[in-house]
Amino acid sequence: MTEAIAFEPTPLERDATFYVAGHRGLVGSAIWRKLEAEGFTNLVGRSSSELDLKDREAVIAFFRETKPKYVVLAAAKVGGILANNTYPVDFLSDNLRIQVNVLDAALEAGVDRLLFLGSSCIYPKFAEQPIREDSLLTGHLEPTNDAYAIAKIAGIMHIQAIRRQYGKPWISAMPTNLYGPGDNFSPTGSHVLPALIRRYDEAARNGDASVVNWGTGSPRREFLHVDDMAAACLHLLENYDGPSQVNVGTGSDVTIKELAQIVADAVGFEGETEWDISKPDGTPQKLLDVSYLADAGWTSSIGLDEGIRSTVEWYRANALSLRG
Ligand code: GFB
Repeated sequence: MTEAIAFEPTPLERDATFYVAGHRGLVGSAIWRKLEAEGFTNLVGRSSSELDLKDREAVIAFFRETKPKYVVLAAAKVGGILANNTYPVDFLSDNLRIQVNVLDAALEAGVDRLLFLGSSCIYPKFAEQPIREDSLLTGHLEPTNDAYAIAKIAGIMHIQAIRRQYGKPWISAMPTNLYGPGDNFSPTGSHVLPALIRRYDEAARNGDASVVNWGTGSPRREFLHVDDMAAACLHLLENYDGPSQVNVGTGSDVTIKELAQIVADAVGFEGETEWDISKPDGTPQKLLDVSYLADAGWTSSIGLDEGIRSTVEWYRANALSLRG
């Protein structure tokens, strides 16, 4: 185990100013909904056009003015395997700048509790499965997303450094592959699950005989519904205070082929599935060991079939505004 569990309930004040950085994104919007449902009355969010988190002066001015007591840093440049592989500079530079600006400004403004969000791609490509928190920095990264991973590892170190130098109870959580309402369904930039939902839904509507997915279909991935992620974030903020990043996942995974079949069934597609092996597979398996989180008192509750069915419903209800 990484370290002794730093576990002590510390409820957050419901009327304190709470800034959700990235509140329009997949994770940030789910956290916002969760906080509202839990009775937080002073939530603050800024769209990227209102506040560019890459603009250091603007971020510092925003924190000086707003003085949030709590912060979740869910703002990041994110994308699927192809976007990560094609635009590594953007994934490295944008994320480093967002993190450094927000963490510096939050420190100066005296933020009490802060949660930094990363990703399971921080772990070595061939890490022992399921992946424990202490496998961080024990091997080489998956090359398709190494730039993004390095930015997120820098964020974890930044949190640990702030804890060490300033004694702040700030923490980090590393979610597995997330999905749910508000996801990016762009065919080229998205992660696999929204890509499959859109592709199979369109094929079912058009009566197509086949669809083509990326890679071999053999990689294994773990998928967590973003509403579960939001619940885990609040749980950690109120119950966890330790230097190690905490894995957040379901503890089980599927092959991409199995995932494709679940999506095909959910949208009613009955044709064939082909695989384009010119597209990258990425890391062979990325299953998180979630026992540390379980020890801290939280486990996921939304099953994959159920989560995919509700996300398909959300996609169909919102599809027209998303098509780009
Ligand atoms: O979700 P995904 O893009 O990201 O791809 P990673 C997962 C797997 O699904 C890969 C396959 O093996 C893809 O080849 N796949 C099949 C597809 N069809 C498709 C498709 O149409 N679109 C996409 N996107 N994939 C990402 C990292 O890795 O995971 C990020 O690049 C981040 O940095 C994220 O960490 C959580 O799981 O491979």
